[in-house]
Amino acid sequence: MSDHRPQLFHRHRLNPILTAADWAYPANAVFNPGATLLSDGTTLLLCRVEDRRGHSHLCVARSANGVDDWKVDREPTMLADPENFPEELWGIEDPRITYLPELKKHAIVYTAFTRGGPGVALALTQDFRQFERLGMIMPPEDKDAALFPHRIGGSWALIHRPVSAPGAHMWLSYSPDLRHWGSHKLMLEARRGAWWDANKIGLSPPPIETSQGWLVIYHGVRQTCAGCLYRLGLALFDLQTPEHCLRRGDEWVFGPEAPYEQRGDVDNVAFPCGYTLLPDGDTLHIYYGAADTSVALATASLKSILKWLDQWQ
Ligand code: BMA
Repeated sequence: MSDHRPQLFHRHRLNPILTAADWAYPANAVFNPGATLLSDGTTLLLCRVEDRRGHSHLCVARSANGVDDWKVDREPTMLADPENFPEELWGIEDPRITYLPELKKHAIVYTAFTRGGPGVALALTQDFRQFERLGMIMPPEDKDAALFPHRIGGSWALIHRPVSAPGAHMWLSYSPDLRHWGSHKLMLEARRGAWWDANKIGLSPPPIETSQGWLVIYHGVRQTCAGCLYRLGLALFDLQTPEHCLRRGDEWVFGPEAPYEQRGDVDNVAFPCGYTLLPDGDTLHIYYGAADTSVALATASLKSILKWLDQWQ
């Protein structure tokens, strides 16, 4: 029987590439890493590490090829700081990294979790050792957020996912200074009914700038009797007005199929928070949390993704 599924994302044969066993200190799970390529070509992952209380912090892992031989920080790199930032009382989760050439700093947008629910927080760093916190930039309930790498029409832009039950859609907000946010625009709506991306969607890695538009990899959450299914879809947005969707694929392109994605602390989850674009300008490394338990890698060709999106007008 032929297989008509699009093979856009390819699981790496060494998956999962990082697990709690690679950590120098006790951890329950490592997953949902943000990613960036440093100027010397090193791949840096900022992994979410869940401790045995259930609270998360962030920890750096570095690799020359982005695949193996990871050097993991011996201690937590960025711990929650609830004394100064009460919104981090129950931990910090799911970082998305965007390098901002204008500031010569990396922006880390992450989920800060506290009694009032999960919200969106922002920190800046130059070296992934010292972090300058700007605090909570979107109040609960909001998550799945990332910055664009440069200003658009003079303003910084943020994708995020506020929850307005029963739907959870992707929104875009603008800011003159990274602290004050407004001009909110609905960017992408969860579909309804039987769709794979009905009711709840969210940004996965930060948006990817291409000549044809901003490429967005997003997750859709399908609620089933057996629990939730996290799968990935693709959409393309206008470069100058990113709230304007140019194309949206009808079908999901990646979902939990491998054993390490189907079984873990949360079954059936493939949840990327980071990508790197290799020097060939085409190969994407997509880093994802597998079943809220480990870190896995999929590769994809940007050209093939854009070609696939061409069919959805
Ligand atoms: C989402 C986020 C992710 C998590 C996923 C699956 O809502 O909280 O951190 O990986 O659920 O549990």
